[in-house]
Amino acid sequence: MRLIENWFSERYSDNVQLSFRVRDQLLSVKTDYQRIDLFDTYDFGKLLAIDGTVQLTEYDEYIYHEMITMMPFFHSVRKPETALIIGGGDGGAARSLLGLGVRDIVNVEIDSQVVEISKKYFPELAASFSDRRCRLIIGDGIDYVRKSEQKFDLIIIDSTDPEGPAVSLFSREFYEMCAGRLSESGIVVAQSGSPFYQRETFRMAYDGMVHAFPHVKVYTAFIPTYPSGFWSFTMGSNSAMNPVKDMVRGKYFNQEIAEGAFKLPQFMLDDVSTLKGK
Ligand code: AG3
Repeated sequence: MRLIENWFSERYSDNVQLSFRVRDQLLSVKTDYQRIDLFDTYDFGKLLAIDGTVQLTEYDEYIYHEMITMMPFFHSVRKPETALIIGGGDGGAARSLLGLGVRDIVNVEIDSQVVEISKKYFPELAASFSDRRCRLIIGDGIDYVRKSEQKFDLIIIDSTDPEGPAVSLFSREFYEMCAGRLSESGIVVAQSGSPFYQRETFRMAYDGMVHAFPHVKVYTAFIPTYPSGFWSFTMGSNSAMNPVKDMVRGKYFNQEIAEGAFKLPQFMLDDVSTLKGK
């Protein structure tokens, strides 16, 4: 008989949190950059948390990873062949891009521990790093973008929330640097937080993108394990982004989502129009 119940909770505000009942805590390490915890949860399988915030769970990671890769992939006039991933040390974004046929991926992750943990606990995701089409660099994404001379068809900013090491990934300056590293019809996409609980995060990302790019699009997805379950992504490009005709279906992503995900609630549209006009 189990008398004790163990729970992992992510705090959304002083008064709201989401809790996952866990069988076990598999790991807790403090790295040079952040704290990483891993839990075996009852309903979502393994759950990886960084500084107390859910990064991915075994059972719903596909939603985030499909949405951050397939949406820009299918909005590019030319079929993307090269991609840069900033963050993404679990390998999930890379895996999805490999599945779409991207032939040259550079993945720059700052914390080698994220990669090591993923190799051990999420081997299906981390397998991307043993694919010869994917080059993993442990280092600072901003430095890489600043120094790189390569151009990419896609830049995927798969970062943590803008606290700690990820803050500058949400800045105008960084998006401007990314703009300079895109090929002609290239697209950059960033996870831009929960429009409900992290309104400032969304505003920061959107503000930065409209300053750096003539074309910006915001879309949302239902991600049950992230704050409020309602998540935003922001894409920017130097050229117009339009959906292509033939899209591959994922487990979440499909043609309907590729249209409907751009329909935004009024409170987001209000932010968008205020920031656009600035
Ligand atoms: N990175 C974005 C996670 C942001 C979640 N925020 C939160 N739970 N407060 C996901 C990494 C997956 N490759």
